[in-house]
Amino acid sequence: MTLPMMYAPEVADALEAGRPIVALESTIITHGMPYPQNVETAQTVEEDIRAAGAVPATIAVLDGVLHIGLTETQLKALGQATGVMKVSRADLPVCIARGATGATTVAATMIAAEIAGIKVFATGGIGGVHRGAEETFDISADLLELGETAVTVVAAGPKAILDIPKTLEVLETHGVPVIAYGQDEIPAFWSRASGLPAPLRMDSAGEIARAMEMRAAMGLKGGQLVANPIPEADEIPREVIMPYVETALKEAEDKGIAAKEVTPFLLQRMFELTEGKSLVANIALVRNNARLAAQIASELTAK
Ligand code: PSU
Ligand code: MN
Repeated sequence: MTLPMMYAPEVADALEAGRPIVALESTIITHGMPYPQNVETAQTVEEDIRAAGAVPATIAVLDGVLHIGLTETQLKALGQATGVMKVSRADLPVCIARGATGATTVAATMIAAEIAGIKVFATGGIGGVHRGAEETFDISADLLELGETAVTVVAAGPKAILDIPKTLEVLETHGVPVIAYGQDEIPAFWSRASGLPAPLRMDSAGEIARAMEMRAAMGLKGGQLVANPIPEADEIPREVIMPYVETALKEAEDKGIAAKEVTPFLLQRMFELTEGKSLVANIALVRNNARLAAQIASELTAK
């Protein structure tokens, strides 16, 4: 059996020519942001990557075909579609085999990127260990994927809706380097500060690229997680965001929200509780991550 896969023309050209490419996920479009900001953001982020000298490859499953790079029409349709599957490692082969349409999470996007030969991937936030995981066992497959698949993921650090210390512990167990970019503290998505020291710190895209090449040279599987702090001008300080986080978490618990619905529910409630401010910050940090990812991808191809 062969994998039905399709490359967007600009991605195919870049792969052929050995030019830098940055993968992008699609769950952020279908389950992470409301329409129309989701489509606008996806397009802006693609432009940011092109402006930084790399080629964007947004990844999704459309009618059973794994797409590496979407056309404008496909992206707009996905951003408005309803009932799209949220596809992680467990769901990806099922979605393709059924001929269904699915948006890829960080885990599934990493898998697709590795198959396509793309080494760098930018997103907003990754999944992690949820608070109360000692009861629910809710630990995102994104963390295990980072231990398996050789892709460098640029995100803005674990969201405060997660248990950040436990998230770092699980990543350490799986041998994943967690690299804070340009600061000692691990950033926490909407806020630059988390109150926790980062396991590793790097200050340049070149250093991140070299560390990735060394992993490959040593034959080590797995990727790297770069935690890139949200720009100062766009951040929501911890003391401002935390009360909203507590409210959203309490509501999720009271309503019995579980499994795949937890992250989308919390993101939607944060949007409502902050009157849209969480989304403005989210857009700014994804763009910031895309720019850094483009620099890392350029460092990897510059020889
Ligand atoms: N965090 C965000 N926005 C998102 C997600 C996480 O700020 O859109 C999405 C990503 O696709 C991530 C997924 O891979 O949620 C994690 O879901 P879960 O916790 O169910 O594994
Ligand atoms: Mn989960």
